[in-house]
Amino acid sequence: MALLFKSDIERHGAWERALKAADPGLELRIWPEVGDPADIDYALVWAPPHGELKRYRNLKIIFSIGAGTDHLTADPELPRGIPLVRMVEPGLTAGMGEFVTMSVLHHHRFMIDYAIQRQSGIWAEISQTPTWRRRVGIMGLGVLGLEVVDKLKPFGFTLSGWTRSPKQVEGVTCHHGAAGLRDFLAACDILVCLLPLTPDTQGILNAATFAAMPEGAAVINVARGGHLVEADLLAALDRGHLSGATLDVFQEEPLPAGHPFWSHPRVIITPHIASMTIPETAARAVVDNIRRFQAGQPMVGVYDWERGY
Ligand code: NDP
Ligand code: OXD
Repeated sequence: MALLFKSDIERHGAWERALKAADPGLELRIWPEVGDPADIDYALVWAPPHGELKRYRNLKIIFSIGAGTDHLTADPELPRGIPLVRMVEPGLTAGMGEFVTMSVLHHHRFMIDYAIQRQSGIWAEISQTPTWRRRVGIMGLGVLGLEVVDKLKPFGFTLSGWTRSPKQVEGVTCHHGAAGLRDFLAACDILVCLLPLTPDTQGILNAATFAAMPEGAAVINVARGGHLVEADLLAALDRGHLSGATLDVFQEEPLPAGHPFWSHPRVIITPHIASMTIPETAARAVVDNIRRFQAGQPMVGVYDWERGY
């Protein structure tokens, strides 16, 4: 069985070692050195050129290197008759828990205001808010949203979540669907977006969303740039309704030179690094899924074309 590997990230060595360690019997082809395309059974890819994957006529599974699949489903020629599997692996999950916890604490403890004060040589304290009075709302309580819940709980924040279908999560006030959105937003001092990008969630972080949030709220977008209407965020920040934003993902990546986010004092940006797939743990997850597939068992993280995530 052969597995085609293509990443846009230059970590081929680490991936090769990890995949071989997870299954020494795996024959690995590193794109573009694929040999006969008919040999390829499985593809492990981030964002191959559109049309590329349809060349492999014996392909059995497409594995996304990322938790998201929008970069793959954007290919109009992506083979649809075989499973598309998103990345669910402990390294990626833990990384997101860390990043969001750091960002929530950053906003909670007014670090943006202190950075602005520093620029003007201002030494002034801002009253501390206890965590139980700080309401953190998480859009998306999937694999990553639930990890964030687990990481934030010990701090004592007041937690809520918003999902597509009804949910019950201990210690979290759960809302769902369009009908639940307003109540959810009204109780979000810090909003974390961990939704998949679908036609329903595209542009969900917009002027109406921000207006429904309390004065002084902050936004953390670690999902996809397509969730955010960037001009609406800038307007909400500039009129003082929102106090800050942490953005890891953007409409256009890399963020273009001269974009207002580069210099906005109330915006923290990072280059789509909130969480990264870790080759060692991810290779084990991929090999485990291949074994499940071969044994006729359900795989973990199969994309549902109907739901769009
Ligand atoms: P999951 O599929 O496990 O969870 C998705 C969650 O979103 C579910 O709770 C789902 O609701 C909810 N959801 C989906 N559609 C809607 C909707 N229309 N309205 C309300 N809720 C909705 O995804 P993950 O947690 O694994 O990943 C989330 C996203 O994070 C990925 O798609 C990816 O884009 C992004 N990501 C970003 C990274 C970064 O470095 N910046 C790294 C990794 C991922 P329900 O529970 O009802 O199904
Ligand atoms: C992912 C990502 O989807 O890195 O995993 O954004």
